Amino acid sequence: MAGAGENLGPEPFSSIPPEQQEELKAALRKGNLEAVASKTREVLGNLDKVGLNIAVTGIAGSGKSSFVNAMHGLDDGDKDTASTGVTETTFKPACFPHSQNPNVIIWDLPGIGTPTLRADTYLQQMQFDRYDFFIIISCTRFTEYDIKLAREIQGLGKRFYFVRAKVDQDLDNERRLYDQSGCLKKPSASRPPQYDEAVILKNIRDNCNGNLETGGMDFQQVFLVSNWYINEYDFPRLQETLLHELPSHKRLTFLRSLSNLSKETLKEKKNYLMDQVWLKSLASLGASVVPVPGFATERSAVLLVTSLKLYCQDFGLDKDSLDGIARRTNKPIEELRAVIKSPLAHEITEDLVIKLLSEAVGGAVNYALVFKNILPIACPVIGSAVSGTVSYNTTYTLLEGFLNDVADDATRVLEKASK
Ligand SMILES: Nc1nc2c(ncn2[C@@H]2O[C@H](COP(=O)(O)OP(=O)(O)OP(=O)(O)O)[C@@H](O)[C@H]2O)c(=O)[nH]1
Ligand SMILES: [Mg+2]
Repeated sequence: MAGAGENLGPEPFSSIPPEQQEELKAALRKGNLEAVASKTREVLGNLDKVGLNIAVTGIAGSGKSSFVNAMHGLDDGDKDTASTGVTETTFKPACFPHSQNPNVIIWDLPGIGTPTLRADTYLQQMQFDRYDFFIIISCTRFTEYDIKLAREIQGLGKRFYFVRAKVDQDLDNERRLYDQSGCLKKPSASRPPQYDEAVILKNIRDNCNGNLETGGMDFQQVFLVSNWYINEYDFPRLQETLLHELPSHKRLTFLRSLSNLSKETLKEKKNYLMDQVWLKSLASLGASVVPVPGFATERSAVLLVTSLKLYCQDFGLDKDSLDGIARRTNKPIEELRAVIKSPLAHEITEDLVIKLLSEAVGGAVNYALVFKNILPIACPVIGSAVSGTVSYNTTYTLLEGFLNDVADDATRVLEKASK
């Protein structure tokens, strides 16, 4: 049992939209197991449909399409990427659903301020209200268009983030002014005598901030990114900021679309998914969806197969994700596979689930979570029924154990890939 004060993940119910929280709580108060299970299945079904629409905008050629691909963890040339290029390539909003989590859609908007798209009608043409938040991308200075856009977005009561792309190119350009040992070739008062990446990045940041201030914007943080190197510069911090500023019931949806760039992201994914384990276990009540030998029911283990497959995908333990990591990091896929102890997504079958369920029967359930999430709300009858139910306990033990295992595997893959 988890001890008092142990981190039990996000607040219970916080991942559920407010109206549905109330409906589920009402079912728990009434105390009918079958009704609770059925309401929980409905809530879980709705959670799977929570959508997130992200707009990427900015002047032509700033790197918008490349940013869309980077956010989705795709390389140029992969299937379903946003097309990129040195000439104007995007003319109307293009929709890019995440390949594994199609509820997360990034909209690649065309560049503003080109002869085909006038600044004064741009916002209407782009149907601005359909997006959850906006990313405004620049690769040099933020222009009057960017600032005008930001103000309009603010006026619509939505969030926006300034992203300065192509910083790898800036660093390369600066690097050319220094010799091989890092000494400035031609002395200049505006540059440090020794090559210093941190100083160059700080100059770019200061320049962007000054430029936005001159345009009349209140202080806004600017994220410096390279679309080619998504684990570097401010890309991971940008993803974390976007995540934490989303309404809580949309966070898991976004998290599931994020590449596993850092241990932090992996930990957050695990915490948020763990928060749903009690819901999934509640869904197993009464309806006998758990075909445990000895507690036999004829129902299939399809629901659990789906859950476990999705956990694998969420943690990059599927063929496509591993191929992508291997390609990006130049590591043989066998080396990555060697540190994974769990099955991959395509190896999850009903037979495997039934085997895992048999092992989970009688397992130690984390009752602290039951007490924290269910008992304060549920009527006493359902409270004791839930904590004494084989299907709840078995499902809980199985999902919790599997989630811990895949999260550990993903951490080892990340460590291997970054060596
Ligand atoms: N070095 C470097 N090049 C980049 C980066 N992002 C984009 N590029 C290059 O910049 C050029 C324009 O990129 P796109 O992603 O097509 O830009 P866009 O804003 O979508 O362009 P339009 O759709 O025409 O408005 C392409 O040649 C990209 O390869 C980056 O972070 N670093
Ligand atoms: Mg484009």
